[in-house]
Amino acid sequence: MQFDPNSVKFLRAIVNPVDLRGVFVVPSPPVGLLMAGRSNVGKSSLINTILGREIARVSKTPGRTRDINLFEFKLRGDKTVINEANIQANSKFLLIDLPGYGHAEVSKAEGARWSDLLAQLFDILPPTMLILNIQDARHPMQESDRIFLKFFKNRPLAASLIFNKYDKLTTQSERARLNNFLPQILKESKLFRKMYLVSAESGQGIPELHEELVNFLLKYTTSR
Ligand SMILES: Nc1nc2c(ncn2[C@@H]2O[C@H](COP(=O)(O)OP(=O)(O)OP(=O)(O)O)[C@@H](O)[C@H]2O)c(=O)[nH]1
Ligand SMILES: [Mg+2]
Repeated sequence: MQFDPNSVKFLRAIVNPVDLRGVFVVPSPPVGLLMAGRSNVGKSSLINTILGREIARVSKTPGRTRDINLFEFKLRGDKTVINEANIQANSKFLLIDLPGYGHAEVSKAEGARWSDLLAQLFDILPPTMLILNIQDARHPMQESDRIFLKFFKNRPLAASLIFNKYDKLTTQSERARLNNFLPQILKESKLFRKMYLVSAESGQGIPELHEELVNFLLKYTTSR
C-alpha cells in the first residue's frame, strides 16, 4: 500500500482550537497523522514528500504555517493483491499540519496561544492519530522540543521522531554526532516508538518512514 497522491485534498484551516472538537470528538474518530515541530524544520516539505503532492505551503520565512491545516488522503493498494488492505483502500485519512513552535520572535501572547492549543489538542487527540515530531537533524532536542513533548508525555498516544534535513549533515563526524545522541534521546524521553533520519529534499530515508506510516494507518482501519 502507498499514499495516493491523487486523493490528497486540503480540507480546511482551523484558527480556533475549540473547533478541534468537531474533528476528534465524533462517533468515529479519524485515523491519521499529526505533524508537529519547530518552525522551519520542514514539516510542510515533509507533508508534500510523504503524500507525493505539493499541497502544503513551503516557505523560507520561519513561522509561515500559522493555522492548523487539515488535509485528507487515501491509500492506494497494489491491484494484483486482493486482500483486506485493498478493501480498506477507500478509507479516508486525516493529516494535520500544526503551526511551528519555538520561533524566536514569538510574542508572549502568541506563546500562550500555542500552549493553550496544545493543551486542548492533547486532551482530545485519539490514539488513532500518530504524532510525528519533526526536528532538524542539525539541531536535535532543542528546549522548545522538550516543552512540546511534555504536553503528551503521560497520554496513551503513539509518537515517532523524524530528523529532517539529514542531507545537511555533510560530514561523517556530523552524522556520527547525531547517531551517538539517538540512544540518549530514546532513553530520556521514552515517548518515541521509532526514529527516522530523512530528507524531504533528497527523499533519503523516506521509504522506511512510508512503511511505518502505512502500517499504522492500516492497523487502525482493519481493526474497526
Ligand atoms: N536541505 C533541506 N532543506 C529542506 C528540507 N526540508 C525542508 N527544507 C527547507 O526548509 C525550509 C522550511 O521548510 P517548510 O517545509 O516550510 O518548514 P515548516 O516546518 O513547515 O515551517 P513553518 O510552517 O514555518 O513552521 C524551506 O526553505 C525548505 O525548502 C530538507 O530535507 N533538506
Ligand atoms: Mg509549514
